[in-house]
Amino acid sequence: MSRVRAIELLLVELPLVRPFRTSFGEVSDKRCVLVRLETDRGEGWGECVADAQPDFSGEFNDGAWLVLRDLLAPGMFRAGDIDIGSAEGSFAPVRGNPMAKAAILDAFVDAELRAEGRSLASWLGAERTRVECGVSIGIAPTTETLLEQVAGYLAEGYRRIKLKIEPGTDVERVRAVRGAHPDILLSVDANAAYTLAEADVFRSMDDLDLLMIEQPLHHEDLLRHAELQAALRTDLCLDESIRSAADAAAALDLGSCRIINIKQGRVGGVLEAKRIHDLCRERAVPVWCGGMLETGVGRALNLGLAAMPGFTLPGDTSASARYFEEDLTAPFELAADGTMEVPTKAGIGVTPLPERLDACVTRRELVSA
Ligand code: SMG
Ligand code: MG
Repeated sequence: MSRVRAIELLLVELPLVRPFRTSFGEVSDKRCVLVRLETDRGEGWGECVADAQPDFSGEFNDGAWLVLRDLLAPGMFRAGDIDIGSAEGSFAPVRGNPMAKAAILDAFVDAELRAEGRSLASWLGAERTRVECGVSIGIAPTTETLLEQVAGYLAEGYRRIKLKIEPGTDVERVRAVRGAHPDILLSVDANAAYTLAEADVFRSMDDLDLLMIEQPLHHEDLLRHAELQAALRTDLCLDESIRSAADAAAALDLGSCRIINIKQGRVGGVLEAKRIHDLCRERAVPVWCGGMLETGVGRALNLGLAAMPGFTLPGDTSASARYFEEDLTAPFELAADGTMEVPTKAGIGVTPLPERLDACVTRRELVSA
């Protein structure tokens, strides 16, 4: 039980080592909101996975800032003494905005666990001490560049390659990578760029032994995903379509996918992520930990989550060096066997380095009870 005394919002900006292009756009810098939350027992950190633009989802940094400052933080202050089990109740009057909710809820969970000296992974019931890592590769300017990047990441040890795809270059690129690497775990992610009328693209990929096809169709269209899944051998995985455990249950009931990408930020935080994990585990549906180009703060949390037993596929939990020259925290490193260590210290297990915050924060605001 703790009382939330204040939260500080920090907008950070870190250059990416290479631009990251998806079917909906390109980013060269990581820009996100961090939450530093103070309770009467200590402090905790959370990272909002929204981008500068409402492109991956309807949320974006400036909007999340207002929702956090004017609605979610005051709701937590008003709630008085809360614990991890009751914290989500303070958000009840606010509909939607899962990414903003996740940032403040995760910061509260971190503060509580730090105060109790318990790691997030242990609190989640995770047994693994290392997790298997994959890498997500943005749409490259040419097939040659893509092949070079794939070879580079494989040499580093990554255990699964995910290719971002878009209409036009899709089949040719995926065939080229599969041709060069017949035995690797390979998947594709369309970020909702296709319609069912383009199903032939996915039929052409059906003999490439892909681990999965992620979010091929519109994010609000579970029914057409079910139609597409019925027409393919390859498993579909949903990302953008799954905003809650209720969505996950609906997608599985409808047959819209056979695998789920769990991004805690997309579903309102680590508690709802655990509910989706538990639901999928009960139904023997594989899940894996997605990524949103997080800084070390979000990465630490993802590693704790990915250590849970139902996360049976390598996630988009790549090393700090895949994203940034310098992370906000001590860097996360990939071992040569393609695994990464799960933090064991209390809470998420990391804290942003003060000198890195000085270098990266472009805006900050303290909101007190
Ligand atoms: O964190 O390595 C990462 C990125 C993983 O591909 C990734 N994320 O749809 O799964 C996805 C995308 C969304 C991020 S777009 C900025
Ligand atoms: Mg995705």
